[in-house]
Amino acid sequence: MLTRIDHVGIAVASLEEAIPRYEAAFGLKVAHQETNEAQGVREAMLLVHHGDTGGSYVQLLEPVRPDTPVGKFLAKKGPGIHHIAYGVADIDAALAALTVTGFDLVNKTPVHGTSGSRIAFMHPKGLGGVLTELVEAAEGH
Ligand code: MC0
Repeated sequence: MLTRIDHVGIAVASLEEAIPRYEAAFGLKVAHQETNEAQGVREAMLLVHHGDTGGSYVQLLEPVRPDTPVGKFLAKKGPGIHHIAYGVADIDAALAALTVTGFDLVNKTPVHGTSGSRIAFMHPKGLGGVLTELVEAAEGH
C-alpha cells in the first residue's frame, strides 16, 4: 500500500528561523511553501530525494494560531517531530482498506494537503503514538 516516506512533519515556532537551519545543515532547498488554513499551518517543504514514486521531504510546520493541532502540540511538547507521512498511489483505496481493518482514522475521506495533494490522518493512539498521514501526491510531485 505504501510507496515511500513522503515527508516527516516537524513542528517549529518559526519557519523563518527553522528553514535556514535545515538549509545550512543539509544543503536542502525549499521546494514549496504554503499556508493551509484548514489545517492551521504555514508549511515549508524541503526536498530530500525525488524517486520513481515521487518526492521525499522534510516538512517544517508553523502554527497559524495556538488553537490548532500544531499549536497545541508545541505548547504541550515543544518543537519536534509532529507526524510521519507515507505516500500511497490511491488514497481512496487505502482508506477503504484501513476502514475494513478497523483503524482509527482522523479523516475518513481525503482532505487538501500540500501542493494539491490529497491527504488523510490516522490517529496516533493506534500506531505507537505516532500521528500518521497518508499522501496521494498531485501529478508531477
Ligand atoms: C496529539 N497527540 C499526539 C499528537 N498530537 N501524539 C503524537 N503526535 C501528535 N502530533 C496526542 C496527545 O499527546 C494526547 O495524548 C492526545 O493525542 C490528544 O491530544 P490533544 O492535544 O487533546 O489533541 P486532540 O485530541 O484535540 O487532537 C489530536 C489529533 C489532532 C491527532 C486528533 O492533532 C489532529 O486531528 N491531527 C491531524 C491534523 C494535523 O495534525 N494537522 C496539522 C498538520 P494523551 O496520551 O495525552 O491523551 S497539516 C499537514 O501536515 C499538511 C497540511 C500536509 O502534510 O500537507
